[in-house]
Amino acid sequence: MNWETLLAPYKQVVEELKVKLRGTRSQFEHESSHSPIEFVTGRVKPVQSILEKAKNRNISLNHIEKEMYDIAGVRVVCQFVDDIYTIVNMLRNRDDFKILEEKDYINRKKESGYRSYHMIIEYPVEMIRGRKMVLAEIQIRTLAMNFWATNEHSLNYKYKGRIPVDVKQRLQRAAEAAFKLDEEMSMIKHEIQEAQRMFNRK
Ligand code: 0O2
Repeated sequence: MNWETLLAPYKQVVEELKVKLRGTRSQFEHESSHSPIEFVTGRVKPVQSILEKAKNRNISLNHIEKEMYDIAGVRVVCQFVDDIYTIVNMLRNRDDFKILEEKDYINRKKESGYRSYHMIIEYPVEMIRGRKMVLAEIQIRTLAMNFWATNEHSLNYKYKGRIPVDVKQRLQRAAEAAFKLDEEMSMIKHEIQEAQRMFNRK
């Protein structure tokens, strides 16, 4: 398997999506005082992770391009839960890629406690030998959800996916606390935004 050749279009997609979504953030900042996007990150899944996921999900290496949809991953992090749906609607109205699937793990959290909105897209990327359709995953989540997911991801890595029950329970409670934080902040969203407007004017 020539990984560099295989991953080249994915690298291109991640770079393009990061530029586009960061551009959206700048446009929002320019046109209104509140941007629904706090920051955007992206990565190409490391080869080791691709191999592990392929093994765990019984995906043959010949099929990874069709069956592994998060080799190219972009993450949009928002301040408030509402902002997530603003971004989702905005992405639905674009025509530079096709949305294949949407998963709302916010209204339907995962057993781990994980919350986030996932979109699987098919993105056309221009390579030197022509256009290639590439699968990518866009994750949209709040700062609080991101904090939780980052910590849980580290623990999963540490325990190789077998987090001890007591830690798991604590993580589930932490996920609820993070969601409660999002809910509480949403209740005073207008106050916060007004304060931020005043701050930006200075
Ligand atoms: P990485 O690159 O290390 O983050 P499916 O379960 O297949 O129906 P789903 O959940 O969209 O659908 O797919 P999958 O493959 O389980 O998860 C895709 C990515 O979502 C993961 O990538 C994580 O980034 C994130 N994710 C999903 N579930 C959890 C979770 O319980 N905790 C955390 N922290 N992140 C989660 P990878 O494969 O972990 O790789």
